Amino acid sequence: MSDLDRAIAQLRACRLIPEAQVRELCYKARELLIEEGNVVCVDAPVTICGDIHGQFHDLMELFRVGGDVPDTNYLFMGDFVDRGFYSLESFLLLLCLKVRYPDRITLIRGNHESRQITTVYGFYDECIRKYGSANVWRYCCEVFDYLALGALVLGASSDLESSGPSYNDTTQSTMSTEDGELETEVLNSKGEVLMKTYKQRPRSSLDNGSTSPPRTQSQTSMRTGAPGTGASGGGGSNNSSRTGAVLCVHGGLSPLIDTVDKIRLIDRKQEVPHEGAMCDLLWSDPDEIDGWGLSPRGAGFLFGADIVKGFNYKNDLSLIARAHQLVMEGYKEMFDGGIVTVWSAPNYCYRCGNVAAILELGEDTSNGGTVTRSNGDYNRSNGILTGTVNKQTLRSPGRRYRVFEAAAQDTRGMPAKKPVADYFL
Ligand SMILES: [Mn+2]
Repeated sequence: MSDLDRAIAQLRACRLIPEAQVRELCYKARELLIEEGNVVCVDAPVTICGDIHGQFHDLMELFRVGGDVPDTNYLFMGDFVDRGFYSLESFLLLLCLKVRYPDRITLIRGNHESRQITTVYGFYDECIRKYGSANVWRYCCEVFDYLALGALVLGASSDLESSGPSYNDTTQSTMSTEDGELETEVLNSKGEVLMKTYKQRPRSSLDNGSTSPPRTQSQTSMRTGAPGTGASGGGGSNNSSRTGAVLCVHGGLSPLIDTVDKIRLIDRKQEVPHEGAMCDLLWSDPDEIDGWGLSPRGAGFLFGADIVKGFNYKNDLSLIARAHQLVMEGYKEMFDGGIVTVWSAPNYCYRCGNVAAILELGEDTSNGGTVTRSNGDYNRSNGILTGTVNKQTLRSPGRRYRVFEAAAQDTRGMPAKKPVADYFL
């Protein structure tokens, strides 16, 4: 057994590894992360996770529900540390897994992966308490500076295979199975189906007039250039689907960023700035407003449905997945499914009473598993004005949410001593 495997076993048991090993681990992690772009490309299938916040036992529950690394391909959208009592064990385990299985786990940066924020919200104090000095905190913060800012999931399938009958098919479903194909499915931690939604079969759309997806074969083949620069899984022939890419980011969009390529131009290897594009990606929130708004957080912006629809359209995205906001149901889709919040810390701060969720995206095998990539299509009808046509043009991925509660037999002690008024941070 290698030192790394031993460290993984030790951390899984919620026992810390020696400081010298943390230093070495952080060095190796940085060497790996420095090679990643600001926006990491990840092939489906992948399981997308939101905030963890040092809730180690719940992270173990997440792995129990979602499968272990490397069997399951994971994408964590940041906020690994602060708030919970086990930020060190949680982050160091994820980092070990990253170094051990670099292609099976992707870590992107949250607003809490920052020197300033961790000094206030618990991680710094935890490092001092558990290691007796700030050394380990410093090593971790150096890793934070190298975490990617986002990820682009490619090759996700628009089809979702049913996991079984739902308890309440007639009342919960928006339609019967006959009327459309499965679009989302919500499962509990036992794998029982709680809810399903169906999408309408593509009917004669305005720009096509047939039951096949609007994108023709010639349009599809035009899109095979520029590998790796952008978006979208490729479609096959008859009943093929073209699923747009899924952008994953901790917070949300920025008024300074109108294309995914612009995220790639940021110099990310620094402390999270107080303003600017990098700050916004980690701090912003979607909201029921028009355009952009000021954020009550004091960093980042609020952005409305028109911003999301415009950005997704321009960048060939079918979905933005983000974390950053506590949602009681574990996940929340907004703006006609254009953006979803995924929250993976159940009973947040050991007192909020929420459930957690992870989002599974399946692999599109309709084209032999081949993913065609492109970065833009300027030949489409305006998706902002004709939302339904756009939705049929670029199909959304099938989404399976697994919802779970806080780990049983919780040995985590009492809730945080100081009242946590600002959960939204
Ligand atoms: Mn956050």
